[in-house]
Amino acid sequence: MAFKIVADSSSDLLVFDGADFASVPLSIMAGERTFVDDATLNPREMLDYLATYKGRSTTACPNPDAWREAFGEADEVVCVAITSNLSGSCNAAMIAKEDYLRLHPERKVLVVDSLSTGPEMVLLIEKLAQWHQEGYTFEAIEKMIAEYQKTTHLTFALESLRSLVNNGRVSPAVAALAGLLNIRIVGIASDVGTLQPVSKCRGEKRTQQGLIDVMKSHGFKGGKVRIAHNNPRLAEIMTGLIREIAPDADIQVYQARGLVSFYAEDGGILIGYEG
Ligand code: X90
Repeated sequence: MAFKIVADSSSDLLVFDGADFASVPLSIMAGERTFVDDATLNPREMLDYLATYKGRSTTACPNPDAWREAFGEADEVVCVAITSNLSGSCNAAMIAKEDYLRLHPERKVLVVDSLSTGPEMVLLIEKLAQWHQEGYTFEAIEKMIAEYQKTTHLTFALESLRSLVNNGRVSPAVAALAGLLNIRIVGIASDVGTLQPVSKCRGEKRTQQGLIDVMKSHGFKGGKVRIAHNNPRLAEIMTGLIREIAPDADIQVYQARGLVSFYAEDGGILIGYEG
């Protein structure tokens, strides 16, 4: 029985050690250039280009064929997709699932709508791999991941909501109402997988405290923390602050890749954690 985990590239994972794994890229389009969010992309170079590019830029989710190809010939496939509330990626995975099962009715495909992105997807992927290694059945894993999702969270700090608003991922009314367009905010992925602003933060200290407050409000006391960022300094500071609450926390820090970098912009940080 070949088991495979397939995630879209908003997970920021290109490779994953614990299981047979594939990443399906989203794309970022800015004028003449298309950045495919795969191993060939240099996120830093993309951000530098975007900083000088004044025209419209946008993103696109993978199509069903791209998901379908990534399944390979696995008997059991679990897809982990960015929140269906902000992207068509999850829907494309559902269509790929239908196509795959029509051809191979004996195989199994589960599509997990992460209701989140980035490092919270990483937590889900790590659990899926762990349970498979431990010998749980596909059906058991399906039930367990739905429960686990209720215990994981995503908080983030962004320098602005510009990319999100320009691409219709946050309503301009919400952004304008809160005066959030050009100010650093702390937010969370809501229970239904939308971006929920929590506070506006003028200073760096306030931003750091805002992130910690959100984590505490979700009952964070330790466990796994995954941090994707375009801000090495803030990531290091947050690691220190998290260690003050939970010295034994399992923390991993990494540079965000293409899709997350585009929306989180330079300076952004995303923290996925167990509550
Ligand atoms: O289909 C597409 O073109 C992709 C659209 C993705 C839009 C949202 C990306 C968010 C990336 C920014 C902060 C986290 C917000 C999480 C809300 C659930 C990261």
